[in-house]
Amino acid sequence: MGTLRVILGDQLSETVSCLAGCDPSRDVILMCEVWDEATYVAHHKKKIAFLFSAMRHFAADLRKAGYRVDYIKLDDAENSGSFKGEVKRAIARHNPDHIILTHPGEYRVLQDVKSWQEAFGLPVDIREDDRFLCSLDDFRDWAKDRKQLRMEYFYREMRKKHGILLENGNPVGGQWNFDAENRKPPREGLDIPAPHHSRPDDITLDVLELVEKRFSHHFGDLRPFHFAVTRQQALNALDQFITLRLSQFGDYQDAMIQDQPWMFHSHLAFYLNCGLLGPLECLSAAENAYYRGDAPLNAVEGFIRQILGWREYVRGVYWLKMPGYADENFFEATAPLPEFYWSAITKMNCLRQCVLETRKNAYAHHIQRLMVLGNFALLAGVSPVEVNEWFLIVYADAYEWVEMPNVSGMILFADGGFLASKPYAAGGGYISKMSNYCENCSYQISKNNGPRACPFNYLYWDFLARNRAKLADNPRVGMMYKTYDRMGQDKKQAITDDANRFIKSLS
Ligand code: FAD
Ligand code: DLZ
Ligand code: SF4
Repeated sequence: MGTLRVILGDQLSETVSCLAGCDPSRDVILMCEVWDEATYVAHHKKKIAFLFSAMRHFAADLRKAGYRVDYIKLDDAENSGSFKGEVKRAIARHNPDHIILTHPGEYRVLQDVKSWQEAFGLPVDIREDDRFLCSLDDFRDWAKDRKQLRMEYFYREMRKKHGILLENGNPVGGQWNFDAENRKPPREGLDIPAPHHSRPDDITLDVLELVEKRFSHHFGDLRPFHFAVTRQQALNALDQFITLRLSQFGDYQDAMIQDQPWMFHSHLAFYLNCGLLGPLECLSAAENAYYRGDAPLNAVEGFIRQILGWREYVRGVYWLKMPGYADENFFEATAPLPEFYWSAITKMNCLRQCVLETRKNAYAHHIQRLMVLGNFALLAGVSPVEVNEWFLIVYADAYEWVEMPNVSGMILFADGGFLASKPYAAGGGYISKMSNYCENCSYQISKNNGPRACPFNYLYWDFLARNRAKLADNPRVGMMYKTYDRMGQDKKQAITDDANRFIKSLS
């Protein structure tokens, strides 16, 4: 009798805490592809293929390292379709005296795991997920007694705690944050390197066939498929980012260019979130590039802030606020998600491009998610539940712990300002400044009202007007009401009429 060690699909790290102390002569590792996980939302085809292939490769690597792995494939005849069902069957096969797993990434799964001990009459040890750089207890302590949480202060503490980009206890370069330098609009002739490509091997080809057969009705293009699916390939992707893109990451972090889905971003969230890469190795690689003189400080600090700051911060907020976070709806938004989030059929070119790229790549970079797809959902008053489901489905890096705070907290302000100090609402001017989408749009960015006007322009003011009671006291938004109040009655009426007409046209 040994221990059953359960590894979930986003725990593909040899250093994962549930493997500590594993005795390969007695213990068995269980990994399973289950229908429930693949369908609790109808994930993008590429996301399922990515995870199944990465899981199969990881199991093979564990076996090579000497572990005993019991791997259940989706199409195995007796597959029960759920984690609980597979653990039950594994107990019957291996007769363990104990179950160990690492804290799941999602609340829903944690609730399930908490029922196992009673259901199976075996001790279940849920170990901390120490692949994150801030434990849930440390985050709780940091958040305790603060009325408002702000990422920037959390990030500074994390820099100090982990000694990253520090010189005698002070931030390298004399300031903590170089974001002001990271807002360059795109320019003609930018030389953007091709993204990292891995060639699908036989394991991946099998998985692609499986996904084609079983999930053909899910959103998204399955092929071409070039994600890294092994630890080594993910390390290559990291290396390629540091060598080819990091130096420009900062300057063009907020820029969007039509037909350039990858820009100078790292495309590492896929690998970080399933465990093929660890956050510290990504941070060290970027920091070393700075000290070698291969990348400027604004780029390196910006990249480090995303991983050491935002990534850890949103996870802390998720676990602090769940389960209630899923139901938050500060603006009482109830509109359905417009069909074009799936079909890409819209005359708004920015949205069309972002949805098309999402469908093709299971990826969109941050500013597309935030200022185009997210901003529109906020302004159009789409229900947070529907927006959350869409973002969880469509991106190959999406797990609820990271997706939900970004959606409910950052883009929709559904938590009333717990995560962010103001809604990221903006008119079309921002998209026009930071992209070239408007050049190919049926609408005119320069027009504020009327059938040819950019819908973002009037939706923005209509959003502010509709939510005045909730936003007027916000010091970062309140001043916009002064501008609104200076508008004539005709102008205000035109805004309301255009917004109503446009929103109606969506259904
Ligand atoms: P880069 O731009 O290269 O950034 C480097 C890394 O920093 C990322 O890989 C990621 O690990 C981390 N990071 C950057 N921004 C954030 C952030 N806001 N929150 C957490 N980590 C961050 N990220 C996810 O990993 N999964 C999601 O499901 C997800 N959903 C999002 C939904 C919305 C509405 C928004 C606005 C953002 C979302 N993000 C999500 C954050 C961010 O957009 C992605 O992490 C990023 O686009 C992934 O691409 P990249 O790896 O090229 O990131
Ligand atoms: C996302 C996902 C999918 C599609 N399929 C599986 C699966 O079959 N088996 C598995 O262990 N994990 C899968 N996952 C990832 C899980 O949903 C993830 O581990 C939980 O969301 C906990 O974070
Ligand atoms: Fe988007 Fe408006 Fe520009 Fe069209 S004009 S691309 S809708 S911002």
